[in-house]
Amino acid sequence: MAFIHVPKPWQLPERVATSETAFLNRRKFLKAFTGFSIAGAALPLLGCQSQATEGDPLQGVVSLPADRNPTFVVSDRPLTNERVAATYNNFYEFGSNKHIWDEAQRLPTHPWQVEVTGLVKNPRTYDLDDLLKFDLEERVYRFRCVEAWSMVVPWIGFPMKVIMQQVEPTSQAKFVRFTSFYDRQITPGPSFPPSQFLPWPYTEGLRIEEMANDLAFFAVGIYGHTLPKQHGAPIRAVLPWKYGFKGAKSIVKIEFIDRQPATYWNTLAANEYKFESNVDPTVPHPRWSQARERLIGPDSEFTFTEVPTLPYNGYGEFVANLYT
Ligand SMILES: Nc1nc2c(c(=O)[nH]1)N[C@H]1C(S)=C(S)[C@@H](COP(=O)(O)O)O[C@H]1N2
Ligand SMILES: [Mo]
Repeated sequence: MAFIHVPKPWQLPERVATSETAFLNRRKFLKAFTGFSIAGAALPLLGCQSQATEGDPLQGVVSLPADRNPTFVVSDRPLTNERVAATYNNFYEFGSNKHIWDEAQRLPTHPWQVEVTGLVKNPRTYDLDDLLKFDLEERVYRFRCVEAWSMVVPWIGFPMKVIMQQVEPTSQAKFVRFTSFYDRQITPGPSFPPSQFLPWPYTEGLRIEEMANDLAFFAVGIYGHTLPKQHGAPIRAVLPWKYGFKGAKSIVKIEFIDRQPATYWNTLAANEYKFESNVDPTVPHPRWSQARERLIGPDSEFTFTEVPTLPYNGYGEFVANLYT
């Protein structure tokens, strides 16, 4: 909640950038889309985010053994406690608070298919079982949200380039677009502002060369088992050198296209959520510095260590060459 803040009248709206969550409560946004006054309206949303205490945040997961890839370990920070990671999430399809794990249990994950289409030689629709048959590996990655909190998470999955090798993007394919599951009945979005004004479904994208990089990863598991729904079951993107919002959850479609796609947060606020969005301590978010971050935990979301943010989140050796 540290970044949620009511703009002072003397601050220009263009300069009042907020966190992803607070963005949805912005005066400008509310006016533009609803005509409602923010007074009172945003308070219930911000004030009633009690942490659900019933049920098990790890319900429904199944063991998913995979060897740890020794290239992708994190030695400068401890692993975040699994229950902390599983109860502090961003998943706007279910609402705009962090304690969304129990609402996210409504996500139907069986059966699940991922359609891979567009500018490819071999378009293909994968059943989840096909994806689980790939060589799975565990990678411990730093995870940095644009809101300036971070964690360290052991993902299980496979490099994105494995899918590229199978479908073979054509020479016209320059970008890829990921689309998340969306069904208005099941994923109601935030209660306020009204969800119908948000650019659903959640989409994200990469340049082809970024996707082909070894770091770009599809996760089907975490902490030794399948993904709990709130982490984006059954398959989500993990791009550790970029801000967390680039990693679309619960992916149903992967399209290879010839131009940069419109994406969810970039459509809402292009100046705050850039398409590229590499982690960069020298480029402040319009309203806060990105030089440091709150490393959550390791054992509680209420304790954190402030640490310097690393260029490319510490992954420059893998990706810096993509941006020269
Ligand atoms: N479909 C979808 N994907 C999403 C989001 C979302 O709201 N919907 N939130 C993003 C943001 S802002 C972050 S920081 C990460 C959070 O992932 P986690 O909850 O598994 O830690 O997911 C990203 N992927
Ligand atoms: Mo985020």
